[in-house]
Amino acid sequence: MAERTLIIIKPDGIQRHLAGEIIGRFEKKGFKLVAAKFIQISEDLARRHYAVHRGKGFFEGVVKYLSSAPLLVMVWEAEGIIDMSRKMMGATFGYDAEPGTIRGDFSSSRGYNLIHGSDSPQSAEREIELFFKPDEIIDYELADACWLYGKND
Ligand code: IDP
Ligand code: MG
Repeated sequence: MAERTLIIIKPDGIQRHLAGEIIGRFEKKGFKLVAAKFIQISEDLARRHYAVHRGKGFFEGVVKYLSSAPLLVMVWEAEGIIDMSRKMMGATFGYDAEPGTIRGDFSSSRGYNLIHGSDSPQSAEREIELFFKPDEIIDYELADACWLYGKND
């Protein structure tokens, strides 16, 4: 099985009608969507998701932000997807993120930066478990799989 990552289109991404734009970028890159849920999460789940940031100045703010309105949580799959999706997201603060990245193109904010993506295989495993049961993640073949990678890759 190829590498998996947890991607969240955060509440500002939904409210600003950017879900299609963001999903489109991952689809066009050739990533495979294997799970998705449109939900509003509790503060408790937001706290668990961002547990590594507990105690930091922005922790309570980011917990409120993530639980304030619906979000779209997804699992995407591809070899090397964690690094590639972090590059596609751009730097954490919208005003620092390079043009061409999701945050660089659509956010100018520190906290409201549209998207979450796991930052390591360990984080991905922990975060996917937080949001999805194993049977909610679907194993299937993309019809164009044979055109996504060359024989010599
Ligand atoms: P990341 O989303 O690029 O991995 P992290 O450092 O893991 O960035 O921070 C988690 C989230 O917390 C950020 O995406 C952002 O929404 C929020 N955040 C991080 N630092 C700040 C800050 O200094 N002020 C306000 N919000 C912040
Ligand atoms: Mg992070």
